[in-house]
Amino acid sequence: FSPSGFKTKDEFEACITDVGNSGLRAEDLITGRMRPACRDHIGKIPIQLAAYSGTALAFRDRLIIDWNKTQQRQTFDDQKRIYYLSLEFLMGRTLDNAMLNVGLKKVAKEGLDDLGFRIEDVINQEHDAALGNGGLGRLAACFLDSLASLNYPAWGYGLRYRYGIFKQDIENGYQVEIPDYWLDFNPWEFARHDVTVDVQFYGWVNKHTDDDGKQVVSWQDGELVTAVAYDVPIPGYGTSTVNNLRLWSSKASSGEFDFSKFNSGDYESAVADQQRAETISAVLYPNDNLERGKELRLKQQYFWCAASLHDIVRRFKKTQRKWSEFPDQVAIQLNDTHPTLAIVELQRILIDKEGLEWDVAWGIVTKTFGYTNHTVLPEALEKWSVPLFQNLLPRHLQIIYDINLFFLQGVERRFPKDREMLGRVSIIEESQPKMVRMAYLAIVGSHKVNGVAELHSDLIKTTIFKDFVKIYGPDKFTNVTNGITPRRWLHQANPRLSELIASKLGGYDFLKDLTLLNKLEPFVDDKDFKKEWAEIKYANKVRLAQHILKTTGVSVNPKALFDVQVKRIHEYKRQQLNIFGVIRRYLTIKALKPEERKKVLPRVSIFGGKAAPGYWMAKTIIHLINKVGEVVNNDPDVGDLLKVIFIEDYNVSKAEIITPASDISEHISTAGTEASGTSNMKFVLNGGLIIGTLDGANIEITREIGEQNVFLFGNLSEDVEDLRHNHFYGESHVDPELAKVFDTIKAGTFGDEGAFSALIAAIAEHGDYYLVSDDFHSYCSTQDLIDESYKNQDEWLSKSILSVARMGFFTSDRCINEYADSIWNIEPLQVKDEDEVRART
Ligand code: HBZ
Repeated sequence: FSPSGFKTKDEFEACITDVGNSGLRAEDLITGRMRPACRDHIGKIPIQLAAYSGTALAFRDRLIIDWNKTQQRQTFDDQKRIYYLSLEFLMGRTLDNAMLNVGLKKVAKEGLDDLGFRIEDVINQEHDAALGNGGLGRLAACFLDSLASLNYPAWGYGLRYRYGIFKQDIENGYQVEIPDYWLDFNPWEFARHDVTVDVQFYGWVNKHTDDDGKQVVSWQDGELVTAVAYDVPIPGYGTSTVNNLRLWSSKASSGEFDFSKFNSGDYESAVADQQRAETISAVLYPNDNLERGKELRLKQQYFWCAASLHDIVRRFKKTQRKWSEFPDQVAIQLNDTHPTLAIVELQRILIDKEGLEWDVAWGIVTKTFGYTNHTVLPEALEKWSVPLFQNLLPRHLQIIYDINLFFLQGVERRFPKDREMLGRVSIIEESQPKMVRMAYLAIVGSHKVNGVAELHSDLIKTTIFKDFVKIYGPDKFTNVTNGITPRRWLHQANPRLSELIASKLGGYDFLKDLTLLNKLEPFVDDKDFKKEWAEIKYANKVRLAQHILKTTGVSVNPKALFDVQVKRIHEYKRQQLNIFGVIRRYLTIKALKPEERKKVLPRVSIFGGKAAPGYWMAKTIIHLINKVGEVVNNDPDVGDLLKVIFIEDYNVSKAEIITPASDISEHISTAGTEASGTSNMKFVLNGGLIIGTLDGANIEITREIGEQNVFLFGNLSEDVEDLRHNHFYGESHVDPELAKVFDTIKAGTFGDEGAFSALIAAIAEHGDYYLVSDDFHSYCSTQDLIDESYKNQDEWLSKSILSVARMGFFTSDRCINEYADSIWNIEPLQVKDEDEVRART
């Protein structure tokens, strides 16, 4: 155990003691080996944070060695690499994960214990790296973990936002957004000031013919912004592989444009240029499943794509291979349409800079890219206005027009009689103004397109991308059902459960091959095992109850049924259905006589999640949940029978506390709207049961674990369209029980009823697009069934154990292997020292 700068544990201990005795400051904790900026910072921080810094630096030192080796080995081996382009990487904390992945958490715990620190306190000092909105960003983080754990030569590319997703405060029941400045002290990143790329914007396109009669195109003038690489090590579990996540930060270019301004004395505008440049990577856009078409967002996208492509091409060129070999060396996966410009950028590099013929270049491009779609919601499909494009990226717009022209010519040849098809599939939408349809561009420029769960992959083929299936045939479209990393979401978040499983399975191999969990099935009738299983769940609930008490002041009974819905707040995810159900439960309890209340199963309804700052309806839902909580939690008639909790600022590290503590979790989106969902997998893997619609991955979870172990309800996706139609043309449809809930809200029971009128009107008057009323009855009776089932704890435990035993499919390792086989055509690297590393674990 040797934190950076200390040769022996004694030396470290002596220093900590000194610091402890000298007024809880840590001036001398980290010696001169640290960068001066960090040292200055450390001098001002309290002791726990200093202990975190020391521990993080110790682990970082280890990682660096393996990281360098991995990179050297991958370069030497010169195999195909996968590059995962994602605007979001929702990593959460790193230290705990790093300790577990290198197999030295126990050692660290002992070391810290000796020094008088609790390892949990030290881990909790770390600021979450929250560079993402929700499922899409977290998926990218799980994929990085799996890629490294499986020894794939892989790089992630993203943006180094100075501000991640905002921090959420609740004030008077309303969400308030606070900036999330997370880079104060981040030991996990390495600034690579030697790795920079100048990225161009604006300007104009010069086309001329050279002396040999060849057409030459160049993009001239405009602005340059410099991308600086920041590298983050990504350790695999039980292997020495440490992959790289490269995040780009923007700064003013030191190129000719700025200098010319300085030289002419135009200082103010040179400073403005600098600020404008730094703005590009300043902040993560906080919208999930909504596109707003802001220029800065397009700038972010191009900045990151151009820098990443330049880097990838630079690396390829070092190998001195022919361009035709590019797709044998490079696979690039697009995490949604956000990086679609990478397709255009590669085509531009190949034709304008490297002088390849259009068709040859385009063949290389389409073999290189794969595109993952994460949504069918129309408001989330990216479109960019042509005038905006023309101004910001004039050469790219030309290339897009050419891609579209050749594509449409091919379509016309194949479907000469279907003139309307051309308008439908055109990459350019003929609207006012014209728009570039990014999903269509991504499809045309990729060799494979995948959805993220079976139902979703089927839906994209039959709805939004139907014409493209006709054009390309069904084989271009495939499904890769999402997965989660069991390292973070079982082993790290729920160490006691992981340990219990390991004790029965004879070790931790299941963390690398999750299908081994099925060996738990025989223990479903083992009394002692069941008892331990129940104790662990209870302990996790106690821990969550403590967190709730500390953060909200509300005391909840850990013996009650914990019912959890944590995810981004969105009408399609239907937190409103949940809270309306809670109000119905409240009314039911109130209507009971005191002796009847004794039979009611106590329940704690726990919500958490952020609303996009501009999404008024989502904010209204948060407000209602909080107002219902205020009333219910203080009603003496109710007592412990019902508590309603909104956990502020839901993020990855809170998810690690909440997930293991749930009895039932809610995955209740309108059928056909949630592409996959991944928290459903996390909850089941932690022994929680789920209530859900037949939507996204719920369907496959049900298939794997058995219908008897899931509480399903609601309408099916194939009926959604007809139901919506009926709302407008049929009779008034508000469910009578739901109408009572509305009356209660309108009576002012939860404060100013006007605050919630839009929420009610959306259902009662404006067509109930998300089918809240249609599903309400089925939802409530399923909740009643849950109460009954929970009373039989023995059966409940059996369901819980069997479900965990059958969750093997949902590891992100399986998912990554599927991508590798069917999309990337890439093999893992042989790592010889794997056994040695596993032995440490
Ligand atoms: O991606 C989510 C899906 O809603 C969820 O069903 C799926 O499990 C998950 C992983 O595949 N999508 C998102 O999280 N999407 C975004 O966060 C998003 C962010 C920015 C956008 C659009 C969508 O511009």
